Amino acid sequence: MKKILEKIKEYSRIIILGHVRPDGDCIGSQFGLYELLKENFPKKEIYISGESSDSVKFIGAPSLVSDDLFPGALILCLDCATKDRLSDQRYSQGAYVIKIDHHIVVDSYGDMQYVDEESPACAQIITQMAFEFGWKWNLEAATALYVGIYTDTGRFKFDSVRPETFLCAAKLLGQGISLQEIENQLSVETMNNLKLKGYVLSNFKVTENGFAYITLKRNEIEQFHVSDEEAASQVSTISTIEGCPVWAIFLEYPHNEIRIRLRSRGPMINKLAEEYHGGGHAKASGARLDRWEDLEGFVKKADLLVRDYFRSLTEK
Ligand SMILES: [Mn+2]
Repeated sequence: MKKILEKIKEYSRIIILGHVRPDGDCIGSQFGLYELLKENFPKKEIYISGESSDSVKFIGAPSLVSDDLFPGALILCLDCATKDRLSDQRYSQGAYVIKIDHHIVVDSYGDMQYVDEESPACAQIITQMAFEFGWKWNLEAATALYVGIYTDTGRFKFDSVRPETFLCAAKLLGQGISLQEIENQLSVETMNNLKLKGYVLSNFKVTENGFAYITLKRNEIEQFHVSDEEAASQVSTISTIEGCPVWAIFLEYPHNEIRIRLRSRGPMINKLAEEYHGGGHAKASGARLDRWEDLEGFVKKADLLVRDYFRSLTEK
């Protein structure tokens, strides 16, 4: 961590990047660090480059950073495991690149890496760093980092939460953030999204053994006037059905690309995802179908996975 601080002190221009299709942790980490750097190094030029996220747009949206700013800059890459997923491929033009992340290491890109795989959120690493360095805080930084930790832990519900997570949250609360306001911002839904949720709740299917799923074709997504991110987040709408420990959403993106978000609170599902151009965590994976005709085969395999899971439970 000390080495990161040395590099921050060394460079007069710093550009903060995240990953493509950013989530709350990515945006929260980027804006939290941005505010901290502006607060503690007021003479430096600080930029955030990358995509914005609908779900946490109240935190802020990255702006366009021009090409000439990259050469000579320190590039800080947050919450991004692999270089091909970086939100701005101009990172390679920077003078020095540091990766700060909490995902399992598959790609050690950059000139320096700080990876804590035990941390449930990149925002937790940034928070710990700021307190370790004794940095001055502002409300924007504390709010952004809290949102990062809060969203990446499923609102403190995942097993990835550590005692340090609550210590960080407590310190951020001590900076004057409003939990009520953050909750309001995160919980509010657009009318379109709510209508889509109604559609999902009325049209999901359940297989014989308990695999729940919903398909959203391109015309259906467009008919509800929601973003692809909002449509994909509907996977959580069918996450709590009794007797259905595995569930998925199948989404048709432009150019006939069919992406699957697969979730479980029982059996491991990443092996199934790997069979369909995907992978990920044991209980949360992504995959792809080549064509809608392959849906039936996937559903059958998922159904058998659930059947075998329930059988293994009764055998115990
Ligand atoms: Mn993250």
